[in-house]
Amino acid sequence: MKKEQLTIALSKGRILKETLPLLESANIIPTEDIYSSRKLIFDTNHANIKLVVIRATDVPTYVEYGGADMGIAGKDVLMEHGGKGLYEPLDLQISKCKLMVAGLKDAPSIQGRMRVATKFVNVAKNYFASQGQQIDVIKLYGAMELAPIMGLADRIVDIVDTGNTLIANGLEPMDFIADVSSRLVVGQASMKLKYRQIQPILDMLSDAIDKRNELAKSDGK
Ligand code: PRT
Ligand code: MG
Repeated sequence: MKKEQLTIALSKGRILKETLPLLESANIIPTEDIYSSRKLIFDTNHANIKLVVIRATDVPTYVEYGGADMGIAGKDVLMEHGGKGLYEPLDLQISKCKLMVAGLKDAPSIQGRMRVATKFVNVAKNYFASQGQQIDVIKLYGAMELAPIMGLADRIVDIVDTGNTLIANGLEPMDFIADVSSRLVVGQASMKLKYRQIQPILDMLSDAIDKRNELAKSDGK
């Protein structure tokens, strides 16, 4: 029986760098160098598996609507998307960071409703609602750290890793929202229709993660 085509959507940028070695150890290897190509769709060593490389924030949307069968994206992006139409069977444990609330160090007390600048509008609304706090969200597309400095917002909701970016801009982390790592997602329709092809990929990736973790442990990392 001819195998059906499977498409995996990869987040470009920093996640891609950690994704490709993981895919390779699961024996899914693009047939040309993704970094030096302007293509968006790549063939792999498996005739029936293709990779598409897109903006991280577009990955859940592609998978939700069946434009891709599976995808890899940060938990931050998945939380913001809401997870509709997606299964999230695997934590790849790469590109780890945290979603945090941050503000100016020694910030003055807030008069009236708190203004929160972020690109994670839904995450911010949900988090503050869970704290029983009503806020005004200001949507930004980047450089969130600038907003409190310029008086645009009282707080930001952003990704924090080392915390150096916050410190460099006179900000400090205030509340923890969630731990973030990249996840493998599968479209609910694809999982149903292509399960026999998807399951072995999940198994291979899961083995590759275990192998990598064991190696890191034995290296004393
Ligand atoms: O850049 P573009 O707008 O195209 O897309 P993107 O920013 O979403 O892509 P990219 O390549 O930056 O990857 C983002 C994804 O990587 C996020 O969705 C997270 O899941 C994950 N990730 C892991 C991070 C970080 N670590 C990280 N440190 N994403 C962003 N950062 C940034 C953060 O925004 C802040 O500016 O790094 C800065 C904080 O780092 P520290 O170490 O100074 O705290
Ligand atoms: Mg970026």
